[in-house]
Amino acid sequence: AKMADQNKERTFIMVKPDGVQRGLVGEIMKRFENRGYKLVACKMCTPTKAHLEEHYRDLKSKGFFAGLIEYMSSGPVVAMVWEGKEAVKMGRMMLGATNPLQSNPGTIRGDFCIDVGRNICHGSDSVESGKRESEHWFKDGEIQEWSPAQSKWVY
Ligand code: 3AN
Repeated sequence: AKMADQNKERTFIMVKPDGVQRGLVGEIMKRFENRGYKLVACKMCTPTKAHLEEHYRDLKSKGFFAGLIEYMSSGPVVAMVWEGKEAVKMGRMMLGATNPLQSNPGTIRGDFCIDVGRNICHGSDSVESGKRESEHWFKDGEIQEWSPAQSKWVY
């Protein structure tokens, strides 16, 4: 049972407005699919400031908070939930470090951005925030339970 739970770990991943504007949505989704993660929720929306202030509530005291909210509400984002073994830690590894100067080539940030304030994607930093963020961005019923094993047309 423990193994099955671990394989169902979920992380909230978001392509930020700069990632959408630069046409990196497909690239980012492809990396998660290729790695073997399962997409269980996905939508495009332009988040309100209030919604983002709650999402980033732990950063309220930071000097860059207002600028972050401004930038994040400036256009559409793509919000997603990905499921699979160690999804949170692996998601963070695939995204790369927050500061692009520290994000290794091969990671999403390490391959596609140079500015900490415009780092194209977000990923949950713990299983608990993964749950909190997924529930903040998606309503009941917007996150899908599905398994490729249920399919009758993929052999
Ligand atoms: P991460 O997104 O890697 O979890 P956090 O949670 O520390 O990093 O920061 C959230 C977001 O705030 C970052 N993705 C980035 O857009 C922005 N941010 C973090 N640090 C800075 C900074 N020093 N200057 C400007 N923006 C920052």
